[in-house]
Amino acid sequence: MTHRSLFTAPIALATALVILPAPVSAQQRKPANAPMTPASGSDPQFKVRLDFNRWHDVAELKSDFEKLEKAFPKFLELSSLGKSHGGRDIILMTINNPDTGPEMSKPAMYIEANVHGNEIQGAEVSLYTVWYLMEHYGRIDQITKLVNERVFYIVPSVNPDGRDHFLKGTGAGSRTGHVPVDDDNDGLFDEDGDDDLNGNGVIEQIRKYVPGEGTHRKNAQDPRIMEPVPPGQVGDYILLGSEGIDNDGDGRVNEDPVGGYDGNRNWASNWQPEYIQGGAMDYPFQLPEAKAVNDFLMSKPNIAGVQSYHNSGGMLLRGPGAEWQGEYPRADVVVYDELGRQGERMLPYYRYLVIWSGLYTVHGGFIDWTNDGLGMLSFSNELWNGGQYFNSPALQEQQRDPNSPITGQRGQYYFDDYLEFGDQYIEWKEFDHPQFGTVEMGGWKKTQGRVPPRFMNEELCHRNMAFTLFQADEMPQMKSGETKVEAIGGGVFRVRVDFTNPRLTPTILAKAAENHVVRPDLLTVEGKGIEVLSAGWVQSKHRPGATDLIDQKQLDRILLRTGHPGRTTRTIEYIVRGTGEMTVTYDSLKGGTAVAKVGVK
Ligand SMILES: [Ca+2]
Ligand SMILES: [Ca+2]
Ligand SMILES: [Ca+2]
Ligand SMILES: [Ca+2]
Ligand SMILES: [Zn+2]
Repeated sequence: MTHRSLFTAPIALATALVILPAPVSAQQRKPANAPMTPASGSDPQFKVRLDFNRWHDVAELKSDFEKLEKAFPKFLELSSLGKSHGGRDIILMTINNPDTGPEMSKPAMYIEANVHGNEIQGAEVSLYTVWYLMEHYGRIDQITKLVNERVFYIVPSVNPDGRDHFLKGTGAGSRTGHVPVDDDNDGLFDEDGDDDLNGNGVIEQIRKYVPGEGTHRKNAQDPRIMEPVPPGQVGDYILLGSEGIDNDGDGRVNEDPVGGYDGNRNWASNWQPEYIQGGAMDYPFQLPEAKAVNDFLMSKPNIAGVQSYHNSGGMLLRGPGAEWQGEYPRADVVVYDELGRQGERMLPYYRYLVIWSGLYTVHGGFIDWTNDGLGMLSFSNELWNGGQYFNSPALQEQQRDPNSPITGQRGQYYFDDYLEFGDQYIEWKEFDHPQFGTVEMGGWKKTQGRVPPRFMNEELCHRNMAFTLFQADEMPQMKSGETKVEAIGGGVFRVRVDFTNPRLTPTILAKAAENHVVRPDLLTVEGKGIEVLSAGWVQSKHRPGATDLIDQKQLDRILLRTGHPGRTTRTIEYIVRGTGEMTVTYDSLKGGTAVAKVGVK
């Protein structure tokens, strides 16, 4: 299936067009709703200029989102979900076109990133997404339609403390948030983290030269690489961990750094205590950031889709996080599979995988909670795959040759030497360590490995955004269709109404129906003088036959606990007494509302 619904449907609204800033002269400026091609033939200019080849700290992110809000005030609203432990705002950008209805009337896509503080580039993807949607509204029909039909909630950094620790500090130990944890059970909290001993702003690795007594040796082809010696041999080096000293004098180095837990294990589906799941904390939603996000999600039952950006590896992950949770119901797997397979084509080097079988077991993970506990179809992209350093078939072939300068680990050094001009690597240098004596320190900078090279980040932003927008477009969307009235006699009529969900995702996931976590859809009838005698689903409107009677007491307000499937039209048949205007409404929380008006006579 291609991006069907986006490609084929007409534009609902194409107003609110961007006015060009100064560089285009008044004569060149076109009316607000005309295509924006300057006479010069160059691409139209953007209203807000942002950098996507540079990493933003929390304050810069906020300031860029404020610029966007100011430039596109009709659509954007910047707010805060609450404060992190360190008192930083967890910022939220809401995108909604008020002309096409209030937020809660439209299916919403929730996009978040950076719950692991060191996994920074998801925030840039989030920023890019808001920027792209706004700058291309009114320019690209599919984008205009998407913004008109959907609501977007975008949280660029769930862990702003970790992000700033990563970007402003040395970068070490930034995965966690900053709620203090006593990692070594000595009654002191966060008392011994990494230390930048040589003051160069980088936490390096430490190695010590111990001829004939070591576990490691220098790689013969590139002495910058430390490799373990084969069994039965001895090496000349031992590795002594990351740069630091014993701050609290307990004889151990860097044993209790800031925080010390996993913000992606503090969620309520399959949550497990610390001795089963390290980093889980004491109970679900204990962390202020998890609680703030969950309070928000609980208040927005219109959210039908979730994306939580992490890094790295190049994966499109879905739940479940642990094998013992069991596979999702078949109907849900079909939907996930189609989105995932499409994603693999949109994101070269990314694979569509289930968390527990494709990555590792996660208990109490975020997207388990949003899928199982909140009924939102959820993906987590692991951004960036090292295969993208050398991405032609010829180079991949070359990498298989053990003597090639781009084979194995050597490839990273080669890439740094020739494409980043050596910027990401610190050469090994002798250092007099207060506890370890004479050692050498060196290694990669914090921005190498898990994040893309800066010059490749815009493509990462765009492709991942495109996949998430594809998911957003395939969220459910209820529409009414054909109606039919037939007099049976005696003032009784047969009324048929079609309801369609043309998108891939059902209004209620099968797992959500199983868990009773989404309010049932409601099929209601209103009309003065109309009395519903019976109601049932038509098996096939093209072939006469029995109707599946709905066995509920209140037939003018039918509860549909399993919702409406994706890419399906269903026909409801009412037998009614009386005449007049009859309004049939299909009301779903995650697929919007569809109304059909029928004149019964
Ligand atoms: Ca401690
Ligand atoms: Ca250092
Ligand atoms: Ca210590
Ligand atoms: Ca230390
Ligand atoms: Zn992560």
